[in-house]
Amino acid sequence: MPATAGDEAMTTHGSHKKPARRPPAPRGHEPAAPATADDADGEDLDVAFRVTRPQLAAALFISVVVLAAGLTLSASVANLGIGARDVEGAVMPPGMIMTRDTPAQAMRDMAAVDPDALTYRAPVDARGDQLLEPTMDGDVKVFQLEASVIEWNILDYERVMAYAFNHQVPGPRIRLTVGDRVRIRVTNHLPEPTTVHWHGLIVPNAMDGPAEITQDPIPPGGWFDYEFTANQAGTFFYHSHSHVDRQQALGLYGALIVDPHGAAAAHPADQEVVVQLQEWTEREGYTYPAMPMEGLLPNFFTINGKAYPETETIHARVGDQLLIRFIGSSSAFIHPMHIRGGPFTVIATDGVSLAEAARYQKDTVNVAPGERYDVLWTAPEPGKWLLHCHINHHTTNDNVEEEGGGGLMMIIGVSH
Ligand SMILES: [Cu+2]
Repeated sequence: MPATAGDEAMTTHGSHKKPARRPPAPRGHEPAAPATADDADGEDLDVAFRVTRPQLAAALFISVVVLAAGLTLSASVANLGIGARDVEGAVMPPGMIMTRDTPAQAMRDMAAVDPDALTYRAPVDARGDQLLEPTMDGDVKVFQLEASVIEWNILDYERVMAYAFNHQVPGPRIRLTVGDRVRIRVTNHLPEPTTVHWHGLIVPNAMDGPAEITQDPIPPGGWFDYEFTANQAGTFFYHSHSHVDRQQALGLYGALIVDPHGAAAAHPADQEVVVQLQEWTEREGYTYPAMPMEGLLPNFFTINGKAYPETETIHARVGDQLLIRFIGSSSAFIHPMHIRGGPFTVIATDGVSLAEAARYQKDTVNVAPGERYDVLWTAPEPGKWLLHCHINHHTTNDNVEEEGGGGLMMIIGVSH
């Protein structure tokens, strides 16, 4: 066998020079015979590595079993029928349980907001629930609502990607008077179809909003005119009604308040406070629609689009009467809303005024999705009185309490 000088030091061929130093053989063992073709007796030692048929069959069998097991395991936990195109770019929440029967539609519904769909970045201190001014078309009040994907600060340091009406969360406040004829043009700049429902208002059926039930969904880039006359006074709200568990949970809702007409319009309070509730699921820079499901449980909570300590502080004087309108704009969670400093009087529920004898006192009301409570609260002695949810986790920000709380908490500052 040819060998160069350089090879010699490394080789262990028996018929050539031994290496300069050879490690001692382990005690009790003969040094292993080098297995080379040119061994002294000339026998072909490769026979030691020849594969017998039973060995080949065994290896083949094991490989097939392992491959089949891998395929079966994948098929038993994931839906292999979903093509990449069906869920293109979808980012799923960590912890979400996806099984063999999870369809692509469910994944798209629960996926993170696509950062590529962002069209607007709201200023850090922007506030939602801004009064929407109509234009007049004859005697019809015309409002414009535009849905799009925005970046929105729920805290100074915490930005979410939201679905929003008119670049704010909640959407702008629509204020009507009983008897108003309105036309509300909803324009869709979302990457998916949408519609709007006027919760609690009795409107013509074709104007009620549920997608694919009373109307075709408004496609991306399209619009729809909702026309009706407001005939009920009270606290209402509007929200998306297409893939509502995704779209409303991401911020597509807003207050709709109808004042009584004429003499009945006399305000029962010194000040009015609208409280709209929402949850957020924000993880690793992605925003998911909060749902009571694995991976989608919320970690932030907002009143009117802000978490405490960024929630608005209400200022009142001792003896002031506050009309607080609680709106269950949450898509999926119930919030027992509590006010300190004395009970309040429930004067209306779900947009229906309670007769004097039917009014009642509470200090906590369970505000479920869709519910509204109008309550009157009188400012007691001076101080900082809390209005907050009594599910304690809902008064934290990502499980952390800061400046004494978080999430669904606001301060009513009362002075002399
Ligand atoms: Cu709560």
